[in-house]
Amino acid sequence: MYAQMVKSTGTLKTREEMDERERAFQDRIDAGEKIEPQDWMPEGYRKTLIRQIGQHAHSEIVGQLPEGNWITRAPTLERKAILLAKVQDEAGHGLYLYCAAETLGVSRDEMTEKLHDGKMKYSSIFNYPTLTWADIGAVGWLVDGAAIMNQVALQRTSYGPYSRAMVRICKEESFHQRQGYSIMMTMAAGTPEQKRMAQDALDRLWYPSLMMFGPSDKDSVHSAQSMAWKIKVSTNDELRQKFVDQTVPQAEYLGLTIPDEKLDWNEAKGGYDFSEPDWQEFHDVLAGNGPCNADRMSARRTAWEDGAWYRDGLVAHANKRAAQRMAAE
Ligand code: FAQ
Repeated sequence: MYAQMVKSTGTLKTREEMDERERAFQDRIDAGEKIEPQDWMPEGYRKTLIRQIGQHAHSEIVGQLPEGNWITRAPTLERKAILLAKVQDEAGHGLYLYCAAETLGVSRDEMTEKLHDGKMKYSSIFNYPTLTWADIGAVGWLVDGAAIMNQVALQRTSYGPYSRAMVRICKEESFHQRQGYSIMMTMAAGTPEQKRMAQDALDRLWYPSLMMFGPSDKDSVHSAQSMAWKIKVSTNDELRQKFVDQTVPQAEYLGLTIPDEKLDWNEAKGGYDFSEPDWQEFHDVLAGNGPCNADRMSARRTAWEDGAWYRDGLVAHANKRAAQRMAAE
């Protein structure tokens, strides 16, 4: 039924249904070859990549907002410098990813326009607020932890520019995850009030972090085709399970409790059983009704409008240089 649903959108074909070029393309994917921008690719492959890489790029950019909110209020100069560097890294990740998407024939301006028009998404997690300093620890620990779980796998994605962007991004994300965990260690070992704040941050951000991996495999629209094309190399549920298995011992080390009464080690599967997030809440957030959707989009639109004079200046400068070069030739 799930495969049929994908098929009905015309994207998942059997080998017999593929034409010669599509079969040759699939053979390259199956052989583990990387696809490069100049190579022939099915239109669906190109569109799926633009959707996923574009959404990923937007997430990095919008993801600066909840943390940027705390740069002026970081508790020490050292924490401020670290947070500032992290937020700048996220901007850099967005730029690598926009560049990777641009190799597929879409411009950054087009993607930005689609984001602002609500035609492209960004990660649901960034529609939740960062209410306390402990939330900044939890974002680094859980949100970057979930992001990196996905991104490590995506280093093996079939599209060369995306895969190479992931290698660089993963190096930085591991530092991000550790800075978040370092904040959590300090808070959890601090005063009872600080520990309570750390637990509260975990309570509020646990399920939204699980949602970052997307709907469960049975409800994921794109996974079957994306896995066949190795745009995704693990399913949403596989990554979510890995994330839980990695994070539970880290919470135990902190002396914090994962807010899930059903959490239980399952010897047979070699992983934890855990409760699913509230998928209705996930869909509400995707529909624009999360706690911060309106604020995030308003901040992005304002930043885009405020930067128009600068972009216009750059284009005018580039055009002038090009005209000068032509006149000199
Ligand atoms: N939020 O069929 P699937 C970061 C949408 S980076 C919003 O399973 P797919 C760094 C999905 O787009 C975080 N939308 O879709 C950082 C689709 O809708 P569409 C971002 C979601 O693509 C840290 C529909 O639901 N990482 O955080 C979400 O195969 C700290 C059906 O879902 C990436 O983007 C969601 N959580 O799998 C920055 C990684 N989940 O497009 C600052 C790359 C699903 O048809 C601070 N992306 N949807 O309208 C992926 O791996 C995939 O795109 C998934 C979704 C796994 C996100």
